[in-house]
Amino acid sequence: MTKQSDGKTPATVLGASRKALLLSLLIGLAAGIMTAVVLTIMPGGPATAPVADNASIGRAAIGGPFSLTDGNGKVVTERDFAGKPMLVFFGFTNCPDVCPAGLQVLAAALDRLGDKAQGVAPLFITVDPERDTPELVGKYAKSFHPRIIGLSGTPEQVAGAVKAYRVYARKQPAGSSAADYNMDHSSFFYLMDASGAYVKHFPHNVDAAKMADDVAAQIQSTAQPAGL
Ligand SMILES: [Cu+2]
Repeated sequence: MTKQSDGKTPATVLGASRKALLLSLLIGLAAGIMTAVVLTIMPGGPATAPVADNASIGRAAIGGPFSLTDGNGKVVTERDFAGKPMLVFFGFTNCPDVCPAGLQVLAAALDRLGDKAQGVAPLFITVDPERDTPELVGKYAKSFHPRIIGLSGTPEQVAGAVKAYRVYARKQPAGSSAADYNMDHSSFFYLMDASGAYVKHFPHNVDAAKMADDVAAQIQSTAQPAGL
């Protein structure tokens, strides 16, 4: 093997340059991650509106197939609403505040939409299938608005829907008995388009007029698809 003037063999020279290449790749990767973190922390920058739209949740990641049961015992899947936007909210009937508040907003938005509300499927899916039977959730949802469809299912079916929508839901003990618990859960409304794809989300305390406007726009774009 030919020795180079600095005493290193070609193999060690190659080793050194590969280390340098690896180091620069790592630095580049770290810079990329930092940029991604900064962009995630500051969705839309300082001009962001108070309402969380689609800035911080991955568009492709939310939604998907589900199979659940409605208050009449009918099996309901996402295919039942194909061709219609969906407004999907997760919660549980024993929820002390967030779910009732959210469902009141949803009911007010549906009232504002009037006849147009027929163009959207408002779903309330329980995260507590142990206590929330389909019948119970169905009645609970309708107590807020007759158009809201309450859905439950087996723990596996509910877990599937929860996972598809990237919902956080976790039992929280609330007393000495195992039956005493609350459900910690994320509380966004997910607006899905007529093909079931994620459009945007709203917090549970969004202004009902804003929700109604955005849903109306989605219904409108469904009736008149872009490019037609
Ligand atoms: Cu709740």
